[in-house]
Amino acid sequence: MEDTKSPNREGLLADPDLLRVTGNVNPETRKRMEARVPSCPVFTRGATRLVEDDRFVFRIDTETARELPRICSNRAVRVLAAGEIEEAARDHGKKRTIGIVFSGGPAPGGHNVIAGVFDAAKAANPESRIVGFLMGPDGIIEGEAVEITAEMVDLHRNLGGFSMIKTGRTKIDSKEKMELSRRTIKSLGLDALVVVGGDDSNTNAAFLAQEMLDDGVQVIGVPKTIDGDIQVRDDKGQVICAMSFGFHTAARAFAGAVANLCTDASSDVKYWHICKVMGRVASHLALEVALQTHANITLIGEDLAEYLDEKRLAAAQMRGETDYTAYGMTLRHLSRVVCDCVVRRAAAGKNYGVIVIPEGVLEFINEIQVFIIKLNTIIADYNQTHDTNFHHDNPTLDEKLDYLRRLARRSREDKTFTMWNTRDDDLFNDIPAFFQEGLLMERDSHGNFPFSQVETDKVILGLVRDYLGWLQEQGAYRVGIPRDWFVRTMAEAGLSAQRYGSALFENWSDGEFLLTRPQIVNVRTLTQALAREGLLAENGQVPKALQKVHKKSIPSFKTQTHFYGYDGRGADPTWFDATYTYNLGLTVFALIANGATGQMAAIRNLELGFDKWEPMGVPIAALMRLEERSGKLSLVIEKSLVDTRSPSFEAVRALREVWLSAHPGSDNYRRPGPILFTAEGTEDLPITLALNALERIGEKS
Ligand code: FBP
Repeated sequence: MEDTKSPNREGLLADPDLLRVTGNVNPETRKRMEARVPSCPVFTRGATRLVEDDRFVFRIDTETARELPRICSNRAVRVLAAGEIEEAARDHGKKRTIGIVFSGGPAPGGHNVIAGVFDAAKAANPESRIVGFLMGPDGIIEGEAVEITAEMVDLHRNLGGFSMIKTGRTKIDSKEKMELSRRTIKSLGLDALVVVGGDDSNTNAAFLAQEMLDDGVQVIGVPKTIDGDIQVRDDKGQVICAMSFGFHTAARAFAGAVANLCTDASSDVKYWHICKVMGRVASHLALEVALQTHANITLIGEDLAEYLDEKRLAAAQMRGETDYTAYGMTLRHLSRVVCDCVVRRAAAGKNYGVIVIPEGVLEFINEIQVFIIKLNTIIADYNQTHDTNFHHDNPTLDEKLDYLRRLARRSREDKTFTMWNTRDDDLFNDIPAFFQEGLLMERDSHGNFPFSQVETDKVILGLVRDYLGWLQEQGAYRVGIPRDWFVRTMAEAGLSAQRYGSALFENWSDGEFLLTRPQIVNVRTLTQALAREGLLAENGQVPKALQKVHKKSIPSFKTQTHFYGYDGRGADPTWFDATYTYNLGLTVFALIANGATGQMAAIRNLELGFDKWEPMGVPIAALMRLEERSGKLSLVIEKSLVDTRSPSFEAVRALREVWLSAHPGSDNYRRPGPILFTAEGTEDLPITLALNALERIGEKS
C-alpha cells in the first residue's frame, strides 16, 4: 500500500542512516555474497581433461538402449588437470555460448552452479557467453532468455533460491516442444545446455542430449533437489554421488525450526508439535532432521513399508494361506504406532513432544499407495481417451467422485474392468473429503503426485486422535503423576498417601510416575474406586486434593501443526552446499570443454571432506529404468529412497527409543545451532552422509 501522507517522506527516504539500516542487504548477507568458496585443486591448474573411469560399471536397461542409443554407451568420467596436453588446452579456451536452465523446485546453491559455470567459462575465454533461460524449461520452449552478466552473478553468489532466472516444472516431452526448444537453442547459437534439476529433469536432459547430438549441442545435467533422492551408485554399489545439492541446507533449516519446537515443547509441556517436512517421496529429509534434532518420533516411509505383521502372517499360515495385507503398514496401524509412543511418554509425565512426518509418507502406506496408482492410471487413461483434461472436465470433488462411481458400476457390469471396483469406491468414500480431494489433485507434468499439497499430518492426526480417545476411555492413556508431588499433595490435605495411593494407582508399590488404575477414567469411576476401598462414604464427595490428582492424570492431546518445506528450500546455502554447487558449476564447464554430452556433473567423496572431493561426469542414460508414470511405463532416473540397511538409518533405528525418552527425566533433544557460513566446523556436512561414509571406510581407493 503506498503511503504518501507520511510527513517528510522524501527526507526520510534520503536519510543515509535509514537507508543503511533498512537496506535490502545486511552486513551478514554482504559478507556471504563476497565470500569465495574453494575450488577443487583440479580446477586451479588451468585446463582440464576427462578420463573414463573404469572403477564404475553400469548395466544399461534394454529400453534405454532402444530410446537413447546415441548416449547409452557413455561411461563415467573423471575430471583431471590437462597439464601439458596442448590439444585439450586449445579446445578449453574456445569461445562458447552456454545456456543454463533451472528445472523443478528451488534448491539452495543453484546460483553457485551458475557462478561456477560463469567463472570457468569466462576464465577459459572472456568472450564466452552464458545465457539463462527464464522460468525453467518454458524459457527454452518459448525462447525467453537473458545473458548472464558478472554483476548478476555477483549479486547472487552464495545466496539461496533460483530468483536470478526463476524456475518451472514444464517437461519438454512432445515433438512440438522439442522442436521449439531446438529452434531457441539454435537461434541463440548455443554450444551447450546445462539442465539443473531433479530426477525427472535430468531424465529430460538425457533425451535432449540425444536429440541435440546432430546439432552439435552438448547437454549436461546437474543433480539438484532438496529431497536428496538423487544419489548415484554404480552396479557394484559404489557411491559416485552421495547427495543432490540443496539437501543439506534444507535439512539444516528444517532442523533448526524443529529443534526450536523441541525447546518450546519441553518448556511449556503442553503441546505435541506435529512437523511435516518436505520430501515428495523419499524420507531422507526427515531422517536427517531426526539425526539433527532427536525429535521424539520420526516416521520414515521406507521403514513403514517394510513392516511385517508377524501375528497376522502366522495366523494365515495356520490356515494354510498367505495374508498379503500383513506386508507393509496400514494407515490405522501407523496411527497405533504413534499412539503407543504418545501413551508411553504420557505415562512418564510427558504429555508433550515433537513428531516429524515426511511429506511423502502416505506413498508408503499400503492402501494409499494403491489409491495413488489406481487414480494416476484412471486420470491418465481419461486424458488419453478423451484427449482433454480430467480436472477441467470434472472440476469439483462431487463430479470426480461421480466419475469414479460410474467406473465402479462399470466394473460390476464388465468383469474384465478391474481398475476401480465397488470395494475401491466404498473404501474411497470412507476417507475424509479433504483427503479425497488431495488424492484426486492434478499431477505435475512429470506425472508426480503433489504431496506438498496434501494435509498428510491431518490425515494421520485424525486417526491418532480417535484412537487416543478410545485408549483414554479404556484407561490406557493417562498422564503419570510424580510420586513426590502426590505425597506432598496428600500431606497438605491431611490425607494418607499410602491409603489413597494404593487405591488410586496401579503401580503404587514401585512407580516414580504413578499411573491411575485403568478403571478410573472420570470422576464417577474415581468415586466408585474410592468407595470400593472404603475411602469414601456412600454419596460422599471426593476430597479436593484427590480431584486435583485425578485432573492431572487426565491427558489432553493438544497439537500444533507445522509444515517445513518452502522455507528451507529458499534458505541461503550452507558452506557445504555453496562449495558443492560452485564446484558442480566448474565440473559442468570441464565436461563441456571436453566435449561430453548426456552426462551429469557430480562430485565423488562428498562425504569424506573437501580434500578428497573428485569432480566426475556420470552417464545419465545408465541411471534410467522403466517406471510407471501417468499410467504408462516411461524411462526415468530411479529415485534413491532411504536404505533401511544404511548406517544412517540403523543409527536412527538404534536411537529412536532414546529419543522417544518415554521415561522419567529429561528429553534427549539436540540443538543443531544456527547455519554459519564458514569452512570451520566438522558438522558442515549432512549427518546422513557422515554416517553412511562409515560403511565405505573399507572400500576407499
Ligand atoms: P524437486 O524434486 O523439483 O527438487 O522438488 C522437490 C520439492 O521441494 C518437494 O519436496 C515438494 O514435494 C515439491 O518440490 C513441491 O513442489 P511445488 O513447488 O510444485 O509445490
